[in-house]
Amino acid sequence: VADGASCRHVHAVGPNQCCAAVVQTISAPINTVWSVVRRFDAPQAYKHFVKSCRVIYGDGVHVGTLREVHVVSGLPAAHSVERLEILDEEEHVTSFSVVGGDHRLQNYRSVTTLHVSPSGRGTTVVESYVVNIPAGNTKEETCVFVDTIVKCNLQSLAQISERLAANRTSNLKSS
Ligand code: A8S
Repeated sequence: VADGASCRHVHAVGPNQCCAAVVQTISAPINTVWSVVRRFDAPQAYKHFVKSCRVIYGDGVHVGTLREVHVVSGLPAAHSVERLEILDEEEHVTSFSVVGGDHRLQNYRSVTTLHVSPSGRGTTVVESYVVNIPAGNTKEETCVFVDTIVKCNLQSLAQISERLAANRTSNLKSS
């Protein structure tokens, strides 16, 4: 993937941080995928670990908006406060950072970009992140933990977007 949006994945990575990226291909148009990803106020639409979310500052579309996310039980955390960093509707880029909460992912920041896939029919999603390595954990452990969450989220995003795309096509045919 080589376009303007790709540059957004360049992160400054400190000595005690780790950084990685996950790629997911989706058989749905970029606008359909974007309609799900752009909703900073509703991450629960595709993130299965999110139990509830509410905007606690801002309007959900401007940089600086804050959301409070509650996660399902069984995780080493209950909630997280997250700040909208980028919402670029033209380039299909969004980014948030974690600014509070009771979890161990200090200074987490992710950038998600959507690209029309090389075949021209689907979408390629790239999500990169940088995060502090928690005391007592290795870089590898931290990456495995975060990669697992991000992969789950992107697989779920694929399922939901593909279902939306199929419904939109059948609605067009029946009208
Ligand atoms: C995201 C990505 C991540 C979310 C992490 C990595 C988190 O919501 C979960 C467990 C934690 O321990 C940290 O895009 C935190 O949401 C599922 C609460 C931040």
